[in-house]
Amino acid sequence: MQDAITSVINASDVQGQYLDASALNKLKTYFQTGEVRVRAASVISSNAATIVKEAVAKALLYSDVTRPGGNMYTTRRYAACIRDLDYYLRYATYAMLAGDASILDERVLNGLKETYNSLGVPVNSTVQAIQAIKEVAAGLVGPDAGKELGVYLDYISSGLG
Ligand SMILES: CCC1=C(C)/C(=C/C2=NC(=C\c3[nH]c(/C=C4\NC(=O)[C@H](C)[C@H]4CC)c(C)c3CCC(=O)O)/C(CCC(=O)O)=C2C)NC1=O
Repeated sequence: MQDAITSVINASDVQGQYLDASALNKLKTYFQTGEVRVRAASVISSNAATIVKEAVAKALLYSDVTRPGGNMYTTRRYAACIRDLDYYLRYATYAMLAGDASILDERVLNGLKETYNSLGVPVNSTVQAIQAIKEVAAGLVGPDAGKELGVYLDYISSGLG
């Protein structure tokens, strides 16, 4: 896993140089938004279950996936879906704190598409639920942090697509 600091420093180190203006600017933005990100992570961690529940109500309940024959039908599969959404929210929060998406590639997206395909988990409905998480979370943490978190939820969405 990388973060905004190590990725900027590694890039300069490869060239054997001090951080240039653009690298320093990236760090400046990262530090300036630090407090917002930490506050958002705290709000998300105390409301994670509610965020996921509301997102499911918005995007998935009473749709084909929850009816007999749907991939979320049966308690076991319903619970697996909720658990997956909780993973997405938690890992997007880590990535938001790090200011870097690499943890998502390593821990979440690696092999996920293949797993979903082999189990018949519908990617479209999953992406809709992730987008609903984005909206619900933004409503709680505010627009700035919501946008920052949204970057990583979108990253997961595109990684699935
Ligand atoms: C931390 C990284 C990580 C991820 C991301 C992860 C995902 C993941 N989701 C799975 C299953 C699943 N995922 C879903 C999800 C859904 N079905 C729907 O219709 C909805 C649209 C959607 C929820 C939004 C379901 C229902 C299953 C069980 C499918 C089955 O066993 O038939 C499985 C197969 C094994 C299992 O059932 O536990 C994995 C590995 N596991 C991990 O360790």
